[in-house]
Amino acid sequence: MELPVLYAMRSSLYSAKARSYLIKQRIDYLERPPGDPRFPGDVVPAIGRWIIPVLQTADGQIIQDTCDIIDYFDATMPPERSAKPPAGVQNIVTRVLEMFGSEGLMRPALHYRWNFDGLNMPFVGEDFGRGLMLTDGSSTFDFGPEIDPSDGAAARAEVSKFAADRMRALTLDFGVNPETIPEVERSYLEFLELLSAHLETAPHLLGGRPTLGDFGFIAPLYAHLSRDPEPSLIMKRDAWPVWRWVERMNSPIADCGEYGETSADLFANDEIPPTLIALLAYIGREFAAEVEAHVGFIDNWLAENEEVVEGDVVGGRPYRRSLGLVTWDWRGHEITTNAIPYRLLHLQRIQEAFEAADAGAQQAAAELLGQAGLGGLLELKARRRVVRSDNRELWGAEQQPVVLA
Ligand SMILES: N[C@@H](CCC(=O)N[C@@H](CS)C(=O)NCC(=O)O)C(=O)O
Repeated sequence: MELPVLYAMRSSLYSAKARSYLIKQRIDYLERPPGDPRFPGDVVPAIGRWIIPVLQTADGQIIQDTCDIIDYFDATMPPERSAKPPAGVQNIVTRVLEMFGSEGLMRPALHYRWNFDGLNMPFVGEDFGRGLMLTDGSSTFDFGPEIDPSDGAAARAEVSKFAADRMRALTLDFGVNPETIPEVERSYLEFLELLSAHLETAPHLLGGRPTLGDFGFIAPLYAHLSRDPEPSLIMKRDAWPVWRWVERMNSPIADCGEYGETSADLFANDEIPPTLIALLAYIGREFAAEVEAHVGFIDNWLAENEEVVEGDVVGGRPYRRSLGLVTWDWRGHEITTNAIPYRLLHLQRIQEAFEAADAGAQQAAAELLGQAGLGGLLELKARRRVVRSDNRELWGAEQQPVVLA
């Protein structure tokens, strides 16, 4: 039988999220880098943009987007293995954690990758070079006449520079600049301390097995923050439980022997323990204002662009992810970042889980998230939904907006 194929790179943030899901769920699969000629040959034309990870299922379907890849496999998982807890508080909280992991740790991830060239670049450059150009020299892109793939390491260095220059520019787009860097570092160390404290008590965010939140967290915490040389030293030095969790998230066995006898069960009685409540409060301080500002900006953009109709591609082209720049207050600094409609999909996921919960769980979740400063995640809406179709983000139906004044 054909195996599913994951097109992914070791150095890619979102690749880690899909890969970890496949590994933890013990789904046999092949991994190919985008440097494999089948990526530009079969995959890019099918999805209309260069983006990873992409999953090609055993029957040939092509799925981009880590949420959709996880949903595809999780639909057939028995409840005791699913990454989605039963309807209730944990099912809402794990989606909040998934959103924060997938979208909220971009500043430390980008800073610790791109602002430490001396230690990082020899390694990161090889990673990029070998992911984009196979070691046999066969190349996938037209790199231009100056790069000859048969030049080996020299060609890889050139190719990686081309890709790295694009990614490096993102640091500024995500609000990392000389003024904010000290705060980016303080904030990340605070995060590591809180996550370590929680992982002292349990091998995963919600107990005995990984759920959506863990897969969201592994995105920034694998390739960038645990694997790149500079931040890997920080994690090993300051956050051993986090380092071990990263290893665990890439192991096909439970890999949690240091906790003694454990089961794969989630915390009993839909409980959220104090160490996770402390982490949620951090997420509230770190991320709530960003989400509020993004939803407000996107809603405003839709109000000003009345010609947009349901089914239009977000941003006009599948590869344009930002609608413009939005400024808000982050930990006492005014910062300006890209406004990304994709994030509305995460909000919709959280709000759908809220709607699926019974009244008691809704009240408990609203109280818990409200106290963490994250109550807005249950309500905020721009005047149109975002939907995914054919591996692109499209504007969906109109709805009553909920934005902060
Ligand atoms: N929402 C997407 C994000 C994927 C994504 O941003 N992938 C990055 C690599 S980690 C990429 O392909 N960037 C290439 C580009 O933007 O040109 C997902 O969850 O799969």
